[in-house]
Amino acid sequence: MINKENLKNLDSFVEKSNKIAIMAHADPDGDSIGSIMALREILRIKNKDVDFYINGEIPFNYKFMKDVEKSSSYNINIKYDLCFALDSSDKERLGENSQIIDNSNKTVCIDHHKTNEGYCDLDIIEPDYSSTGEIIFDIFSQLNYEINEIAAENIFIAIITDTGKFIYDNAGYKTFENVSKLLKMNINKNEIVKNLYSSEPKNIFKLKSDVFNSTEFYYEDRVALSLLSQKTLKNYNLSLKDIDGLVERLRDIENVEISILIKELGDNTYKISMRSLGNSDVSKICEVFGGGGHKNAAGFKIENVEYSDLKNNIIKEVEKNAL
Ligand SMILES: [Mn+2]
Repeated sequence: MINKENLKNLDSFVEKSNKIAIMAHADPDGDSIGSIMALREILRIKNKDVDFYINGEIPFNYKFMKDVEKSSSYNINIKYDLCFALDSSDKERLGENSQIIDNSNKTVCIDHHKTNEGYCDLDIIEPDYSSTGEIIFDIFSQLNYEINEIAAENIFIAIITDTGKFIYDNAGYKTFENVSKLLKMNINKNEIVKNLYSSEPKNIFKLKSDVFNSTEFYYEDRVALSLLSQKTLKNYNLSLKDIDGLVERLRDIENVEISILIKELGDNTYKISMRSLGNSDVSKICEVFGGGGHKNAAGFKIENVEYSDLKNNIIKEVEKNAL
């Protein structure tokens, strides 16, 4: 349950504001974009003057969302009465947009990351929710703001993507109750699902096939590891921002407990993502390399290392820390 005092304060912040900014973490995903666009619509109906900031390239399967390409570009002279920071566990993850926060009269953070310690005038942190989009739905329903079909569709997108199509642990009965309310609002579910999940360009599919084909298995198939190299990306005329979902797919292979994707950023520079099932804690492995995350999803970045050394070190640390 969201604290009543927080709801009251949020309502009074909104009532007293006209010029409002909305932003979320860098490297946008379904929850960050869905939450931004939902809140924008809810405040637009309230006749607020709303700017929104999507920080980074919008992945191809979210480009169908209404007005998503109308993201503003910030200049230091713009001052806001109120700024919302969504789905971002700390200020740094907002990237370059975080200066908007410093330049706003009042600030509100809405998030569901456990590690969020708050960085705004009002912090609504609810780790029991599936997604930031679901928190927004609950908050503004309770405050009796109008939630139209467009806002409802954006909230649905936030929830379906952050729950891995409703199968992750974070999708409990409350989430299904909220989704049921959204479906009652006549949202265009089939069209959304088709755009999100059945619109993969052929060259992305082919690149993924190559990456899957070269997957290596360790420790009796309990660990799967793949490399996404710049060379493979060039072969298909793609860049890293186009590719999503590889490491999750590797985790879904029979017997695999830990999946590892090594992405080549440049010469001897790599970004590593790990996923796990059940009790294997991949954040412990990533911490060894200066990164971090959650038990079942973590990562790190590393420079000045040869690929073969990096791979061998990771495999060793996997055994020491998580198997
Ligand atoms: Mn989220």
